[in-house]
Order: sequence, then structure tokens, then C-alpha cells
Amino acid sequence: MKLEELERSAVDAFAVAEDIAALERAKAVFLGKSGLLTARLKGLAGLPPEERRAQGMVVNRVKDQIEHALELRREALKKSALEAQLLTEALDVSLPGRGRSVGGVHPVSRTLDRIESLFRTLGFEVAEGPEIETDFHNFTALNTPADHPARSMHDTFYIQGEPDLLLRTHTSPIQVRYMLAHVERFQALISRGEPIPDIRIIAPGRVYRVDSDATHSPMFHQVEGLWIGEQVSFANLKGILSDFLRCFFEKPQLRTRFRPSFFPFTEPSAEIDMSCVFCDGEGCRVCSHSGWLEIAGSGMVHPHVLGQCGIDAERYVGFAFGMGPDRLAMLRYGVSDLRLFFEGDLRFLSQFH
Ligand code: 2NM
Repeated sequence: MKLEELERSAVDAFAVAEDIAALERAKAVFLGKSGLLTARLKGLAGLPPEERRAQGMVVNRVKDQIEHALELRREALKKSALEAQLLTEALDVSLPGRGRSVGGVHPVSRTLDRIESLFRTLGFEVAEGPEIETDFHNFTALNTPADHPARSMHDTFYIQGEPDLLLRTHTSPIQVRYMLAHVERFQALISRGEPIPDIRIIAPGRVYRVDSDATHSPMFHQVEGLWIGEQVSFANLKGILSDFLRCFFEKPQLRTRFRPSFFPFTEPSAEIDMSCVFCDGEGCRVCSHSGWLEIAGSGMVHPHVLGQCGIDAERYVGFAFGMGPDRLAMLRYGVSDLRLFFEGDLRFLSQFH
């Protein structure tokens, strides 16, 4: 084949290639390792020097021409491929941008923040403590004897190989620790027979119990409160809790009722009910048509508890209460399944931003 014919057949082959892959195959036929033109270039080596120079110039010019034709065809194919793509693919200009998604505070954390800030306005300090507790701080100091059912493996998570350690089942051990530290801090006053300052704290945090269904999670939250002083009465408990609930639910007309109950760490003890925040006490599905919702437990701190914490039970009295912020969050946001708070499903959680 003459060089001109070679050039022509290369240009023709490129012209009929319908896509990039076909073009690359055509290129291989002429310019590949064993391509037709490559063979001509190799053939130059066997020629005498003069002839090699002259023939080399011709072959190389043809090679340039073929490469140029290849490049033109490649560009043309790319352009038509893009045009075809633009014709077939729709561009949705209404699609939202892929921005950075913004996090938010968990609804239970927001509820805890709200509870803490309301109690701060009532003069309460926010106290904290460890989630892994000793048997003494979680049970013994709280007048819960060794044979009490709450201590059974059934209800309490114990640390393997450490019979004295457990996951706290309530936040009361925070208050035990606070009372012990308070007594130590004011030891000088105590030894002189002078009064010590009141203790007025709330103890929020995670607690753990062997329990799991639609209304119980093995991890849940508690906020407990404690006010100890020389003049603290059950009337103060009623006032503080009623004011708190009215503020928390933003319902000045909300009513409370205290029903006799039992806790090992308080005497007397009471369950606190509030008028239903959905029907204002009229009766609805949420309150089982009773008009009331159970919201907290409470009572006057048992003298045995004060004694275990080094506080003179002849001189000091106080009240304590405990409630579930998870339940408060459910009522405030109208959520009917507790587990939704702890599953981490963003379709649920992002509704609270
Ligand atoms: C409750 C109900 C009643 C309570 C008692 C104490 C402490 F440490 F002072 F003894 N803290 N919290 C208490 C009392 C908790 O929760 C339902």
C-alpha cells in the first residue's frame, strides 16, 4: 500500500468510527505497536542513510497527518457524546443543594436543659455524679437493705467480677455524695453546734435498669431534687413541684395532687399527679379518661438516709423528689413511644431542630 493510500484509509477508518471505543480500535490498526504505519517506521531502519532521511521525512509527515485526523475525530466524538447526554438527561434545577447538614440538640437534652434552668431560678444547684456507683451510694445509704427486691440481679446491672459496683438505678447516689461532701465541708460549723447552709440541689442524669418495652428503656433519664434545712416542710415540696410543673408546661392553671405512696428513702412518701396537659383534666386517651397524669415520686427524706449521710436527723429535715425527663419530653412534644428517643433515627430526631 502506498503511503498516501495508508493515510486515506486511516482517515476513512477514523471517520466511520461511531464512538470513542471504535476510534481507539481504529487507531491501533495504524498507530499501535504492530500497526500499519508503525511497521513503516520500523522499516526505515533497514534503509541506507540517504534514503532513510528522505523516506523518514515522508513517513513522519503521514504519521503527523494521521495523528491530527485522529485528534479531530476524537474531539468531534466527545462533543457529540456530550450533546447526546444533554439531550437525554434532564437537569433538575429545583433539586436542593448538597449542603452540610446541621446537627441539633436531642429532645431529651433540651428537656433536661429546660428543667435545670427552671430549678436554677428557684435557687437549686445542679449536681452530678458517676454512672458506675457503689452498692453503698446506690442502695445502703438510701435505706434500701440487702434483701430489698430492687437489689436483685433482675433489676440492676452489676459490673462483672466487681460485686460492689453497679450502674446506678437512680440519681439519688448523686445526692448521697453531695450530702456527705456538704457535711465534710461544713465540719467546723457542725463541731461548734452552728447551723450549716441548706442543701438545695437537683440531680439529673442517665440511669440504668434491666427493663425494656414500649415504655421502658434499659437506659433512661432521671431528675431528682433535694432540699435539706432546719425549716423545710412538705408544704415547700408541694409549692416547688407545683410551680415547676406550671412553668415547665406553660400552664398556669395546671393542678397537682399528692397521693400517699412508699419509697424506702422517704417517709412519708407521695406520688405526684398533675392535671392532664392534653385535656386540662377533662379526661382523654392520654390520661386514660382520669384527667390526671402521674409525673413524679416524692417525700420527706427518711431519717435513716440523713443519718447515713452524716446529717443530724434531729435538727434537719428535707424533701426529695424524682421524675423522668424522658416522660416529660414525651408529654411536652406529644411522642407516644419512649424508644423513639433512643433509636437515633434522624427522620424522628430532625423534627425537633
Ligand atoms: C424519688 C421519690 C422520692 C429521692 C430521695 C433522695 C435522697 F437522696 F434524698 F434520699 N433522692 N431522691 C426520691 C424520693 C426519689 O424518685 C421517684
